[in-house]
Amino acid sequence: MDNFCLDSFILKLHDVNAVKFGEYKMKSGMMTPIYVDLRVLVSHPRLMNQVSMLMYQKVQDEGLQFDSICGVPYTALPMATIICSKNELPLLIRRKEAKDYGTKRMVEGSFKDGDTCLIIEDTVTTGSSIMETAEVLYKEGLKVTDAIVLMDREQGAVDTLASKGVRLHPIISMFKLLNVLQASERIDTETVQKVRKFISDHNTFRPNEDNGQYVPVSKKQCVEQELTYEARAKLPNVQPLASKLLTVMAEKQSNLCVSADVTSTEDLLHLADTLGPKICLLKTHVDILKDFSVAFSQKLQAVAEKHNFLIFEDRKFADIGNTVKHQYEGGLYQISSWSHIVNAHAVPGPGVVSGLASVGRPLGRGCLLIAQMSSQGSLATGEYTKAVVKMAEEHSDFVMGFICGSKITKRPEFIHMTPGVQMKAGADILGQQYTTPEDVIYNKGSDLIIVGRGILEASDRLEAAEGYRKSGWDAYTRRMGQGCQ
Ligand code: 5BU
Repeated sequence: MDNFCLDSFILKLHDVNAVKFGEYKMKSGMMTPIYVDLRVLVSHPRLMNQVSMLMYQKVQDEGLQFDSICGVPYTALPMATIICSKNELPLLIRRKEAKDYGTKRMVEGSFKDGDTCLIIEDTVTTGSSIMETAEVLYKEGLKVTDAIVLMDREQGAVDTLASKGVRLHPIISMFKLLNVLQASERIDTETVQKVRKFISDHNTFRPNEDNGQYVPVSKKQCVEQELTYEARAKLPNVQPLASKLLTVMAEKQSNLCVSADVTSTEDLLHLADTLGPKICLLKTHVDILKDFSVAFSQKLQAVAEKHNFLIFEDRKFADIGNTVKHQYEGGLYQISSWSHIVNAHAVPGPGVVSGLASVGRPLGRGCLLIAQMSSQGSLATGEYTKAVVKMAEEHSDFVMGFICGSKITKRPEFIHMTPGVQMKAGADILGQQYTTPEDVIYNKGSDLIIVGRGILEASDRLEAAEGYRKSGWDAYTRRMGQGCQ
């Protein structure tokens, strides 16, 4: 799944009233301040096609294996039909009521005992509708291991279904939806807070021991507690520079990396000195500077030391090991002599990392692998991203993390950094896609936001940097506040 841009799709959902705010009664009888009614989508063929495309992309990204697809009646039925028709996959139809004549089957279509069926659903709260459909399929001898849902209200369905052996793959989370609508000024802060409170007050459901029904539990269940930046810095297997960066982040209460995309060394040094106190990392594109010199690189290092931040040259190495080795240490820029961190594409295979490591490791440097990109249509998705994670794991003495759209590994020693961040979700005219600090850090579980024009084009860059620092840090502390209560 392209992690960066569901935003315009979410705005379209709002345009057609598929998401409404007010006081609504849910299937369970509970009142809710947000109502997601995706039934209207059937009247919007273009949106239906987009839904089917997003769902099929999820199938590919997650590498899901199955023999047929079944939509939960009724709203997800046409969704499943379109996915199957477009991708030539076998569809099964689950009946709500058994026919009282003919075969009396509850599931229509061809299948054999032991076949695996993927369930498609439009929206989930507790996961009970998915389970109802799964149980009908089980009775017919089918297996259900995975389900895809367009909209997850984040009230416990993922955990509930996991406890029943069904992995749920949501496409849009409630928090993503709220962020996008708020960033586009479709809803105000008060509405967002009201919905968030409702979701967090009702976000855990578990089956009642007596009757098997799903009921809300007042007490929050324990979710796996994440380690803080400080704790991760002290892990025995953490790459040394990753440890240093995590320590800086904790000390400065900043998960902000500024992308210093200016074209003169004077501007860059001024920017670094001004924003230094707000950032943990400064990212450069040394090849856009018109007047690079060794003296400049020395001054930049001095500013980095003064303000306690690290330097990351966004060089995106992508050649054979022997060539990148020379590109890293030699040439005009001698990157390895001044940049703490560099990044690389995994396309050439592990040789690119070995080549860079042969120069960087003795100098105590670190490398990020580009696992996903923020640009529209990026090919770095799915199996490619997984292969990048594997490559990082195999070179964890030099690779310290990833450029990615969201958390892609649970291993806490790796740092996730996300570009394409602005206060408002959107895009530029050349394919860059933006999401918000809150979305990146809180929803997507990334560690660090990379912000360029969001700060550079502000009338007061320092004030803008403080805004991003605070927003990123607040999202992190809120994420850390989850867990056992
Ligand atoms: P922006 O002005 O915030 O859009 O700048 C983003 C920076 O991050 C810019 O220097 C890009 O070259 C860099 N970047 C990115 O935007 N997306 C990516 O996937 C990678 C790097 Br990798």
